[in-house]
This record gives sequence, structure tokens and C-alpha cells, in this order.
Amino acid sequence: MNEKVITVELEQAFHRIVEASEKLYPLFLDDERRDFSSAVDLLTHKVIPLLRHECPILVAVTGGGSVGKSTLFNFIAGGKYSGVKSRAGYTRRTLAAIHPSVVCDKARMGLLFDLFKKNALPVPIKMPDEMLAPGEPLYVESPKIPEQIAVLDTPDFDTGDKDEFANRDAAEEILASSDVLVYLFTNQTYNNKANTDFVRKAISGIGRRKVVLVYRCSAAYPDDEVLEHVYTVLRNIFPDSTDPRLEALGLYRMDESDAVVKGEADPTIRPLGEGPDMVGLITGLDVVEARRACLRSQCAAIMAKMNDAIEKAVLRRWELVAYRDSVKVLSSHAVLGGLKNFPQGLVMEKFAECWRASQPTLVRVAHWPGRKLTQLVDFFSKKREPVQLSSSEEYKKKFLEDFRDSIAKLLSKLSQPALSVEVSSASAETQGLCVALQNLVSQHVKDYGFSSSGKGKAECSVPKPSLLKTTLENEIQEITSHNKEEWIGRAASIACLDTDLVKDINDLVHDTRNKLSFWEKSKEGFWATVAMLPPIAAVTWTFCTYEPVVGTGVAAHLSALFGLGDLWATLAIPASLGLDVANKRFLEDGLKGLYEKWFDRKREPILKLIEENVTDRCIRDCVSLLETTEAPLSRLREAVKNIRNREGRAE
Ligand SMILES: Nc1nc2c(ncn2[C@@H]2O[C@H](COP(=O)(O)OP(=O)(O)OP(=O)(O)O)[C@@H](O)[C@H]2O)c(=O)[nH]1
Ligand SMILES: [Mg+2]
Repeated sequence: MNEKVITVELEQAFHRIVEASEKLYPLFLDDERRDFSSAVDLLTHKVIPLLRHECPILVAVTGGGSVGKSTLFNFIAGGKYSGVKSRAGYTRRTLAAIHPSVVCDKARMGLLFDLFKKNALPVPIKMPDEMLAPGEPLYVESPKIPEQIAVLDTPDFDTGDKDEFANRDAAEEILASSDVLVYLFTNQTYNNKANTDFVRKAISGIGRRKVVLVYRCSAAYPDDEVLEHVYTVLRNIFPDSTDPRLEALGLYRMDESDAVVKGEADPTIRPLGEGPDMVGLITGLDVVEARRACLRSQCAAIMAKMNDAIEKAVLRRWELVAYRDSVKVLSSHAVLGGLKNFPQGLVMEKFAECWRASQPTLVRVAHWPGRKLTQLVDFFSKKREPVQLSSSEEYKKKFLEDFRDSIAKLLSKLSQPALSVEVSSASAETQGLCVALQNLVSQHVKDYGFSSSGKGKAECSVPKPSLLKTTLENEIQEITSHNKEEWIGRAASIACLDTDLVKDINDLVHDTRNKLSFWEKSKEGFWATVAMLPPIAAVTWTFCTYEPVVGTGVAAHLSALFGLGDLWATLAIPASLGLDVANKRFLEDGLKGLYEKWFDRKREPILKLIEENVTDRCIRDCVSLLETTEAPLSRLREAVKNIRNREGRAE
């Protein structure tokens, strides 16, 4: 394949990385995002443009405040271009010394200024004092600088008070784009840990840069003492190197001089040991090799950062999945908390009434001589309209009590630092939650817990996702203080009996009657007993498998509540009814469908109310983050894999 095609494909893969990465930013905490975006910036502003175009390499003079950076820069560039003052922190922007032929070339200048990542137009410096104002980089034409090199005067990285560094951000940004650093330090700063830490990160942050060390010190210091100090710096900025002396391109000393301060002389810079003079070293750099080495190591570092970002994004998405699904399970539990009593007496009474209304006239009259005339009239006139049920105040009161209690428990759970949830591992919907939690626990992410509690159930502990912690805390606070009575009242109306259920009761009566054998038909009077069932029957909820509770009961199967697997409601039929085994079975079979229909009909709208008024607000951000980052994450994975495969083939 020819080189052009390879370059285009590589460029496309890099563009895909940039595009996908930017969409993943919301998954990272501030520090992580800064770190990740600096890699993306480098890719955008340096690696991609330099795949096709040539541009001078950047040699940046760096160091603490007032160490003499601008003095050294002016010396290399051959003029008094940059402002020099005794006041530390004077230089607040970048000044680039560029060969005049580059300055004339619009395309190269555009590319060069794009490397500064400011999207700035190239503007020449007019007065040295312009360096005092923060702002976009400026340039100065310097015939002394070779065409393939741009030398940069940069802001210091250590002036300011406490943790507030005045110019550090500006320094960091420009050093990240540079290829070679000239680090200037003094006797006061050579062993300053904060300074050497900064330089170490600048040199090896994203990709490795070459470095030249210049020690400004008294001319009276002997070379061996000066070298010892320089080695200390080398050891601090290359702590992992077996021989730090080999890491620098060159080591120099710059003598303190009042003549330099007065502007009467150039600084004297001497190599420590054998080697070219400093300006000779810089202007004679093998620029192709320097750029290639820098780009190669920057690409490798960017890819490593992308892998880290993918891992972190996956982890963050697990946190979001775990929280979203746990909240959904809690909503389901809240529904059950509201529906923990079944208006059995009311339904049974209506069932018996419908049953009687559907009896052949003779049987009906024989069994129920006291029936209301209106119903007989209805029957004979074939007007078999479903009987309307009036809501039972007693049941409504009970429901409100249960439901308020259930919502209070839900809110209290949501406001805890970590959600504590029991899920059915058999439930297909919670597979994602279980996998996410197992992964988070195995990666020792703080406060996550997942343990099997037997019988197909698992106990989960799910803290608020780190990304949304503060937003969620405020949101939950708001929900808690929000007026709940209005929608809780609506839930009560839903829970009470309705005309649809009456229709179901009528249908069930007709279905049952059609299936009855002659013997069963003869037991018409049996149904009168069901009206004796207690008005409110407590429901026992069982997940996963139906396990009959002690005594006689009707087990209704309830499906489609998130994360609860097979859900069964067991309602006891009191022994006091005195039913024999056959009749008990008959009652159970007949009523099962009715119970199921009742639960299924109430479950959905009550869940919807809980979601709309409580839980949707807690998971809204989780859901949207999961949606917007899913495709970018797989695109990033794909693009990184593509580049890795290329590297593999190239090796
Ligand atoms: N004695 C002595 N003073 C120097 C030498 N080089 C620079 N200076 C003085 O140190 C002070 C700071 O020099 P600059 O070149 O402005 O230092 P800088 O590192 O650019 O400072 P900032 O831009 O403020 O970070 C000035 O007063 C210089 O004249 C030197 O070799 N010897
Ligand atoms: Mg300066």
C-alpha cells in the first residue's frame, strides 16, 4: 500500500478517536477529563496536522520565575525581543522566534500557530513589554534561528502564592506541544522538588521530549560541584532511568553576571564536559529525527491514554448501570409495598354477586330468594351490564397507609449514601446490574457490594455514581421536600376497584360457568361462601419460585416488575370458611386469574406514578449518559484497535 493511502487511513482513524473521545468527556471527573483531553488536544493540534505537513520543531525555554529564561531566549534568538525584568513572573505569554522564510509561508505559520493550540492568528510582537500581558502567542522574525526550528520563550511555572500559580497553566499548555525543552534553573531551585516534578511531567507527560539543562550559577563554582547539582536535577526528572546522564541532549552552565543584567554583555554559557556550545547544539539538532522521536512517543502515550480512558469509561458506565437498575428495582419494591393488601372481600362479594346474576333462573331463585327485584328485571330483560363497584373507603384508607409508608421507605433508601437492594438473580432485567456489580466489586471500587443471599437472590450495595453524586443529592432533597399528597391520592384511586375489574369478574364468572361439570354446577351455593372471605387479605410476596405459604392460599403469578424475576402473590384463604379439599382447589383455580388480573392492572399505573414523581428524576442523568456514550465508546474501541493493528503490521 502506498504511503499516501496509509497516511489518509491513519488520519481517518485518528479523527475517529478525537470525535468519539470528545463525546465521552461527560463520563470523567474533572481531573480525569483534563488529563484525557490534553491527549486529545495533542492528537488534534499536533499529531494529525503533522502526519501530512512539515512544520518547525518547537524548542521551548522553560524554568521557574526570574531564572533568566527571557535573557537566554533573547541570546539564542539574537536580539532584545522578549521583555526582561527583575520581577518574577514577568513573561505571561509565549514568544516564538521564527526564521523569516517561515514567517512568509502562510501555511507553515498557520500550522505552527495551530501547534500552540490557541487557534490564534500569527501576530508579531511590537514591544518587549507586550509579554507582560497574558494572551495568545506572539512571534518575532529571527534570521539566527534555522528554518526547521522555532525557539519559544515561555511563562514560568512557579510564581504565585501557595497553590495558586500565576502562569503555570499557560506554561503547561505550551510545553505539551513542544518537542525539546531547555530547562533553566538556579542554585536556589536546582533541588526544588515541586519544580523538578513539574519538569518531569512536562518532559514525560504525554510522550517523551528531549531536554537540555542549563544551570545559572556563580562563575566561582567549580565544574565538579556544578555537575553534581546538575545530576541531582537529572535524577529527579528521570527517576526511572538507569543512567540519567544519558537522558539529556546537553548539560550547560550559565555564569551569573552583572554585565548581563545591565545589558552590557551576552550571557556566558559553557558546556559541562565535552560537547558543542549550546546555540550550536540547538541550531544543529537533527530536526527530522527529533520530531519523529517525539511524535512516535507521543502517539504511543496517546494510545495508552485512550486505553485508560476506555477502561475508565467502562467502569463509569457500570456505575451508572448499577445505579439505574437498582433504582428501578427499588421502584418495583415500592409498588409491592403499596399493593401489600388485596381488597379480597370486596372482589369476592362482587364475584358472588356476578355468579348469582349468571345462574339459571330456577337455581337463582331457589338459592337467593331475597335478591333484589331490579336485578331480576335486569336478568330477564337480558341487560347483563357489569355491576358497578363502588370504591371501598376501608380499602382506600389501608392502601394510602401502605403506600405512604412504602414511598417514605423508598425516599429514605434513595437518600442513603449507598442503595441497599435485593434482586432476583433469575430476573433477565437485572443481569446487567449483576454483571456490573460483580465487575465493580472485583475491581475494588469503593463501597460497591454484591453477595448471593441464597434462593436465587443477591444483596447489592450501590453508592451514588461518583459523576452524579452532588446532582443526585440535590435532586433527592428536592423530591423529598416536594408535595407528595396529590399523586399519592391518584395512586389510591388507581388501586381502588374499577369498572375494568368488574368486567373481568363478569368474564371470569362466565368462563368458569362454561367449564363447570354437572357435579360442580350442582354446587352453586358454594359461591355464597366466598363472600365470607376477609375484606382485606394480606399478600405475601415471593420472588423467583412459588413456594406455598403455610395453610391454604391462592398463588397469583405477577410478571413484568423490573428485577423481581418470577413474582408470586400468595393470599391466604381462612380455614374458618370450612371448605373441603375439592372446594378449596376449585376456589383457588377459579380465583387465580382474577387476582393476577387485578395485580397486573394496578402494577403498571402505580409504577408509572412512582417513576414520574420519584425515581425518574434520580436516574434521568444516568440514562441519558448511558445512551449518549454507548456508541462513542464502541467507536473509540474500534479506532484504537484499528491503529494497534496497523502498528502490529508495521513492526
Ligand atoms: N546576575 C545575573 N542576572 C541575570 C542573568 N540572567 C538574567 N538575569 C537577571 O534576572 C532577572 C530576570 O531575568 P529574565 O530573563 O526576565 O528571567 P525570566 O526567567 O524570563 O523571568 P520571568 O519571565 O519573570 O519568569 C533580570 O533582572 C535579569 O537581568 C545572569 O546571567 N546573571
Ligand atoms: Mg521572562
